Amino acid sequence: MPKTILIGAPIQSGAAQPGCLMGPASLRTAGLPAVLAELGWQVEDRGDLAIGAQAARAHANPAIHDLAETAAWIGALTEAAYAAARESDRPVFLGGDHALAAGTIAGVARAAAEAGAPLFVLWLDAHTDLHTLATTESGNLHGTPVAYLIGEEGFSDYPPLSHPVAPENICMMGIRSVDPAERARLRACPIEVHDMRALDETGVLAPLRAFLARVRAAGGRLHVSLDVDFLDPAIAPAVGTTVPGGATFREAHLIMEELCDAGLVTSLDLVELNPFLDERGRTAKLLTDLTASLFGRRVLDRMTRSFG
Ligand code: 6HN
Ligand code: MN
Ligand code: MN
Ligand code: MN
Repeated sequence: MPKTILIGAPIQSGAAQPGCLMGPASLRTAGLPAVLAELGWQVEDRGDLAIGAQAARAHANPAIHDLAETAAWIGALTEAAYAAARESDRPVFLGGDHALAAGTIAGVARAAAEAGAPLFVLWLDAHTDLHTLATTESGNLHGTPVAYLIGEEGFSDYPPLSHPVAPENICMMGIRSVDPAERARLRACPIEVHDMRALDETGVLAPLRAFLARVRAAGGRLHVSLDVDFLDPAIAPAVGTTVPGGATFREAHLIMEELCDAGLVTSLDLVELNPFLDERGRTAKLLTDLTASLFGRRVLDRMTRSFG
């Protein structure tokens, strides 16, 4: 029986609006652990991580807030994710704001490197989260994890990164809000980016299949980082950073179904869920259903689906 480990990461110091600390509880309330168990997975819920009190730390960029707390979360999550990747087939990290990915991906990258496999990342988000501490204008550190993970300069306040992710191993989908400094960084960096305009033109399946073929050919592991704002706010309102024009219900499920069939996903982040902004739990339920699609829920057996 395949095994998953659930780790709650109630971090909200990386976001402007409070509320993400309730994300793990909301996902559990929506039934995520039971749903995965029903799909034939052994589920070990390790509960929520915590960090101790942190002395405030200033930065040359005065916009930055909660730096010490966010850095402590990243360090704790790196260790927890490293252990969970070694001890299960597919850990799931329940956020918490997207700064947590700086830790989860650092941890699973270390585990992958020790297993001799390159790590690939599918980044599903309205945003590229490619700021450094020097370029963030909002000072909200959930806008920084990708720049940290690819080894950009200027992250001496975050934990040292033992295994950077190769930028060409990152595929972004759903992008529709990019700040000028992020746009400039992307020009010089081989991250594969499919903005919403590109997905309008190609659909989600063709670029996803091409990326999965690259992962398979390299013998890689695949981490999926799902930001709620990847989804259209009309179907997923529980997020502080809504951007119109996001992925539809079926586009998102099709991605998860295709990822399930490919069998390459080795870890997952569910991030930016802010239950304070939700409507009767619908966003938590949608994230639970999308995770179910990734973990094997399907309407029909594929064999019975087509007509002779
Ligand atoms: N997220 N680029 C904006 C900023 O404030 O730096 C938005 C960041 C959003 C963060 O998607 O997790
Ligand atoms: Mn601020
Ligand atoms: Mn994000
Ligand atoms: Mn986002």
